Amino acid sequence: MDPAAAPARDPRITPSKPWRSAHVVPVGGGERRRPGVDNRRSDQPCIRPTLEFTVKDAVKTVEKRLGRIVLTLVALLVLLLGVPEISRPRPRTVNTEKGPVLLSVVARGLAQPWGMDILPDGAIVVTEKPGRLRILDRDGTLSAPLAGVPPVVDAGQGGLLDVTVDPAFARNRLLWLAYSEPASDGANSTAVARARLSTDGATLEGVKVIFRQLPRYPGRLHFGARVVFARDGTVFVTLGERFRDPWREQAQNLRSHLGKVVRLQPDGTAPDDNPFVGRDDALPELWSYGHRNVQGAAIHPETGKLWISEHGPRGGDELNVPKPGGNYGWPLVSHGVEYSGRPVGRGNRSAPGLEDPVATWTPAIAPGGIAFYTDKAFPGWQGNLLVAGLRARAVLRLELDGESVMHEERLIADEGRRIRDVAVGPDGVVYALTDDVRDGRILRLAPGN
Ligand SMILES: [Ca+2]
Repeated sequence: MDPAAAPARDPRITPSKPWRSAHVVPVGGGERRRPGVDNRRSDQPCIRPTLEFTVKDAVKTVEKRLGRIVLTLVALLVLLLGVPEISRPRPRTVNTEKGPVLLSVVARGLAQPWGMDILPDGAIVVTEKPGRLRILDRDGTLSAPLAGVPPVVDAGQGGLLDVTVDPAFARNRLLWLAYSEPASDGANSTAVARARLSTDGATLEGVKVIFRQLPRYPGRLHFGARVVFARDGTVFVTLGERFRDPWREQAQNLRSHLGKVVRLQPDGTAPDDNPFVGRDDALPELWSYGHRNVQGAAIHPETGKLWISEHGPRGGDELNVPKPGGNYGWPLVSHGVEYSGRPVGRGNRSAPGLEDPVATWTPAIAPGGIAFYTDKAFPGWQGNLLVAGLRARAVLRLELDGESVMHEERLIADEGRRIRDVAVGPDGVVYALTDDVRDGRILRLAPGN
């Protein structure tokens, strides 16, 4: 039990109440309070000087109580409207290049949801940045917040970020969380924990932190962080460079986790075949480096390669296919410029020894999560990459040829909502997660026929 739930009375703060003993009398006692002393608690029910006043006070009390009941009802209503709820408005048809799509809202009222993934039964597990995890079941019922979520730093871009369903969930019931973890000195960094979902689906059990980004800083920006499983059972975690100068320079430092993609065994150790294993000047868990803030990651359905989306500075958002040991250039080169308008580094977009992105976006789309589409439900989307666009306020559908983007369509842009994550459900429907602080939604895109 949480000791804070039932605190023992602290003898040092036991209040003294002189107004109860010396200066007031009980109801019906007929005495007035002594004038000039302690009128602070004149609304105390124990202060009732005469019968006349008692009747008047009784009427007032009834009025007050009625008022309180009304206030309570209003508060309950606000509470009901303010908490996440299921919304089943009629789906509307949205026209796209490949045919009509039925767009519906399957959950609303979430607090800045950040990440979602699909459980084997088709339920959606979703994070809220302030530190809550919920499950939307297939009937459309949204759960209460799950117990057992580790503490997070909910500040700026930090909080409870990604959730990933273990590939062997049907057997082990493991969920993986990426979040901003507080440290005792006021600093923080991205951590990854795994935990077992209780049989009743209400609690995370046996929470174990398997990765902590180091070094830590007291910052609020650029935590990453997505968690995806490669086909070989290893785990990729994408990490930000913490934004500030000079912290961000560590994106080029192989002894730091800032601005990196790491590849881990499920127990958190580095796989033997990671690119920097055996080098004294590098951390063995690193996969690729020179990243800025990677908030999207997915495994290509045919090649098995990791693809990532990456926030650029002003312009210069990137899509990359990180090779083992590759240097992706930040903060040396960029297709964007600094927020100040000054060039990044020497103003180059590319340089020898640095990997060029597969695609860039200027102006920025601010990419969140990404997902490949392979289902037959939308035949025209086969092999496409879907990208959540925060600034773009759309789901981007990218047609690919190998590792080149051939065409882009912006889906559901007329919703006008910042999209943080995107996922494909078991029936080939596409879910998009909106970033609203109080009314975050899960949108469902189904074939319109
Ligand atoms: Ca780059």
